[in-house]
Amino acid sequence: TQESYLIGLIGDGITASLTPPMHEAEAAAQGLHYLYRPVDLALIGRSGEDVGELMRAGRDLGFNAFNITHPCKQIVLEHLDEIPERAAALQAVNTVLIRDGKFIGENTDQSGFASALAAELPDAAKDKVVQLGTGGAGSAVAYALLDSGVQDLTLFDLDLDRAKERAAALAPHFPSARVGATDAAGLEPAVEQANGVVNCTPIGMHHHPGAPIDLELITAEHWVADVIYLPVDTPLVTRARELGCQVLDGGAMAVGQAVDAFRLITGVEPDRQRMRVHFLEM
Ligand code: SKM
Repeated sequence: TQESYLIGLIGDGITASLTPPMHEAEAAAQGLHYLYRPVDLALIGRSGEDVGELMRAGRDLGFNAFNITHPCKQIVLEHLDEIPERAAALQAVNTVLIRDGKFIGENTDQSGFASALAAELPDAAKDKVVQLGTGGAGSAVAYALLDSGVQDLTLFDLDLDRAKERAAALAPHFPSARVGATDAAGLEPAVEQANGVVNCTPIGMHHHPGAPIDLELITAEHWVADVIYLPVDTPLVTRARELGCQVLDGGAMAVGQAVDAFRLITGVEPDRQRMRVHFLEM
């Protein structure tokens, strides 16, 4: 470990993000000097295209790492010196480490979901899983599910072409798995046969109320995951808990991406449970 850490989050409208306080509280508990600043494009009148210039300025001013969020996760790729295969496969990076002046990309949305799933639902059956939503969070989660051993992954999206494209892009990376896409007609039978149902749509957020699927389709035999954390108790999560399902709520991915970023940045193992408790208190 080193003497002090200076980290930034680059994104649009992220001043109130919970990631900086999550990192800072964990660092304080570990006895590290750690400052994590939001670099809000909206506040400084910059666009996503400026991410490379901001990172280079940060490097020159002594920053050790950045988290990168909307709308920069793809734009950042061209400014990196190294991208490990997993992040390259996703074509999205949310963590940039600065080592010897070089920018090294990572994707802890993907690894963070996978590690949260392994930590919190270690017994979840992975024969068949249905995933709802294939946007930015969805592509990281789909990769994480397949990388975690899901044998048969069905992607559903209101935009069927997007689901099909996602399936086609993922399939070559997981040759022993089946990755498919379905329209609304195929969703019900797929959910009936699935071990797990994962929501990566925005439906259930405070400003997108409701459930992403007919909740009557969920049974006690399913495990259920959601990526939404505002609120953590979405209608889907609430119903699944009522039924006694194993549940991975959206706080798990929010904490998971921070846990994995913190470990990459500091080399120190964070305390996932302590970070989750702090996250839920904010
Ligand atoms: O990937 C994460 C990112 O690391 C932090 C973040 C936030 O704090 O809003 C959101 C996600 O994109």
